[in-house]
Amino acid sequence: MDLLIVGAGFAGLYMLYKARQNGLKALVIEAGGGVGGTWYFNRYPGARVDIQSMEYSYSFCEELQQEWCWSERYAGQPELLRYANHVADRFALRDGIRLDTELKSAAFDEVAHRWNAVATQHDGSVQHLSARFLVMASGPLSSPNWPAFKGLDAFKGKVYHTARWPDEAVDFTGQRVGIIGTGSSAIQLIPMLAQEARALTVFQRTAAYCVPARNGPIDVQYEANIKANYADFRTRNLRMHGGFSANLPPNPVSALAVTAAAREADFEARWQIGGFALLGAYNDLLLNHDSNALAAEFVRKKIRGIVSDPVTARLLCPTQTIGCKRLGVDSGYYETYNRANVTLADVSQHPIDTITPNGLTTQGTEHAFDALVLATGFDAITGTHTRLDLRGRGGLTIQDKWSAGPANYLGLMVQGFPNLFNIAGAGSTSAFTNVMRSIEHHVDWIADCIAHLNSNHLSTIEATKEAEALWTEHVNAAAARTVFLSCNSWYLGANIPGKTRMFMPLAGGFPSYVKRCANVARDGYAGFTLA
Ligand code: NA7
Repeated sequence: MDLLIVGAGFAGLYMLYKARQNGLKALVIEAGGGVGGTWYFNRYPGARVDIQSMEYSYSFCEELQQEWCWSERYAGQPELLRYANHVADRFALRDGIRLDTELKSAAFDEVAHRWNAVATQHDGSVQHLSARFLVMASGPLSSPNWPAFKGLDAFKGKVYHTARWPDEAVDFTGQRVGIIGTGSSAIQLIPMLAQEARALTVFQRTAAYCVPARNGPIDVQYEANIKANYADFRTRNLRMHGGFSANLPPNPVSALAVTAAAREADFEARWQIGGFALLGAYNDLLLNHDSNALAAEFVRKKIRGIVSDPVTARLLCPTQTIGCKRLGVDSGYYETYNRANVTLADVSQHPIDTITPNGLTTQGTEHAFDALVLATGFDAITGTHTRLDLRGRGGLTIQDKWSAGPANYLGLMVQGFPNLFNIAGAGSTSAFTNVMRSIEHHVDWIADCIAHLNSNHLSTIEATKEAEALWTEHVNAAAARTVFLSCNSWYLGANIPGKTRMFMPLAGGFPSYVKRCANVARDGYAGFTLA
């Protein structure tokens, strides 16, 4: 086998397609019982993409993008899952995908130049697999964060995690529900839960900035205009900083360069458009703390205007820099706190440490509930690697390799781990892009790289120590120029106790990153050793 691909989400599906197009033998292994990755597992009510559907889709096949019709501006999880399944069928990919199969370990054999992997199937059987290349298409947000709350096992009710939501519908009607977390998953789920539950208590450690999605049915004319020249639409978006349009081009001036009245009007116009448009209002919102504070205060004013109870409104107003954690793109999140059955409990000063059989106690107040939802996010970006027994040259483990943070080159490869490729991982701009564009870019680069090795009768490619050190420095320096180091985000690994703090994604523009990767390939894979 040429490629062992880990994960049958959008990255794994396209990698398999591309490998086959290039005449390579490839196998995808997938821990889930179906394709779709993120959209297979994150099936909680309200789960929805935060990039517009017409952009959050594959661009590699003109027929596919013409024939598929999105029903909503921001597609919901069921529709995204249907899309993943459609792609798997349309390109006859299923016979190359082994479901219910979880990678446990992989080690590079330095003599045979192959990756030897062990995977387990859900029936307990063990599979031994061997491939020249190992492609981690396992997704940056796949390893759920299960905080170590004492007493969780003794809780009498059911416990759910947003990232491992059950397949069958869960009925909360008449129940008292507690939810821990107020990140993107929670802000989508909370309005849905509030409609069903008798009482909903939200445990908030850090208030989140949300912008309205303004979701709705796809405008037929908008869809027709894009489909009339989809390729052109894609090209224009690829030139954008994040590889997506957000419906309004970014404004190339500083927030400090305009009057207060003009600023208010700009922010308001983008608030009305919805989605990430707000962050494009000025070119320094994520670079300059003073500019950032103006956008932050604009959103806080909105929150105070929406939420009727002043104490709840104050607690919902975030104090950190805006955009430092990914913005929530919501549908009625703040409005939900005006309902009589919803209570916000602030746990910012007093961490939740114990779950009781009937609920949890914080600051001497007992909160009782029948069901508990953990919307506590992920061991992001590196979690899918570090839970594995993954060994490179000389038996080097990925845990040791990344003890000071996820060093890598171009976000694609790691020194000491030849022929191991990462898609949408640390060191790439993927976390700040429309991830579909990052996936296609990474897969294309990897496929070209393997084609180059094969046509030159080479068996391995490995990042050099020097190139990796320079790239890691570049990633750190890029983060230091932004406001991103000022809060405890998953980008920084700060949401996981004990995880090394390093700003993992590359906080740079997608177009310049793409150019950099292309130049490396053009220059004969500069910074890599080919053997
Ligand atoms: P996030 O954004 O990491 O949110 C997780 C939330 O859970 C966040 O509010 C956390 O508070 C909270 N949390 C985590 N652990 C605890 C403990 N121990 N006690 C209290 N609260 C806790 O994950 P999501 O799933 O919502 O979204 C992840 C990404 O998916 C998102 O950025 C989009 O890209 C899609 P904190 O903020 O750390 O104080």
